Amino acid sequence: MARAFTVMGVVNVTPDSFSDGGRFLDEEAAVAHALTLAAQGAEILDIGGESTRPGAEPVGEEEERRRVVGVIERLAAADTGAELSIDTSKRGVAAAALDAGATWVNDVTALRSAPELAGLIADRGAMCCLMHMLGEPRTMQENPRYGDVVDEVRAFLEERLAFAVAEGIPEARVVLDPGIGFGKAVEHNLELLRRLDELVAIGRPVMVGTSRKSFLGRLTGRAVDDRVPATIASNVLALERGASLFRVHDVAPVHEALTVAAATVGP
Ligand code: HH2
Repeated sequence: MARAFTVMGVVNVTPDSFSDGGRFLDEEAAVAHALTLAAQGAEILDIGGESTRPGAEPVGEEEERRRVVGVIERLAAADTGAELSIDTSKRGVAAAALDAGATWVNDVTALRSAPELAGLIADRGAMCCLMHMLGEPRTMQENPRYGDVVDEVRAFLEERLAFAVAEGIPEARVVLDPGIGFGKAVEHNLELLRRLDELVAIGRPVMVGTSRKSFLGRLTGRAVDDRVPATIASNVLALERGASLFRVHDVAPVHEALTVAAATVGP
């Protein structure tokens, strides 16, 4: 039997995302792109209206909501079979997205930015992804430092999981993410991927988001659009080390590679 895995396709409705900013800012283009990703095997579509790239400027709540709600409504109506996830740290944006048909909240601040988001997720019975980030997007890549990066990320994720559960989110609805590239130097990202099994040992499904990220460019010398082979390598190895959710831009090639990897490693 093959190991189970889930691919989350990235739909950035932003002018400034690091790899695809501006390409899907228009509602029509975002919906068409999301439908393609679903047809390519994405079981979750992660819709975001605010870039978290290093140095990104924050977006106001109204503008962020405006970017994502129409896209989510149309995808919910399209009934692709894929679940819809809202990539936000704001309670108001998450509430509107859940009203529009989303069933996941992906919060890169792990409920620190808006702790009251936890109660909303609990009330709505939504799934949530809690991600590690050191600092905040504007400054996070300015010389990040750790003692033991894996121990620190593990302790952080355990603490945020306990917070979510204390706020009424069932543990079974939480997945955890080391936050590749969020306040991490190349070596920190590699150490996290090397020792991913230590995060899997927490006992919740682990998501990884390596897709097209700059540490892959630093290793290969490739520009952002030419990082598919590097993205595949990192996701395949993450699967082998126990990750089960993979957040990517290039769904078709990653899904194909993971299908082979999953059959090879077995259950
Ligand atoms: N990475 C990005 C955004 N959201 N969420 C999770 N759970 N894990 C990640 O690794 C992750 C994430 C950054 O990628 P992208 O959305 O393409 O870029 P931007 O933030 O510039 O829109």
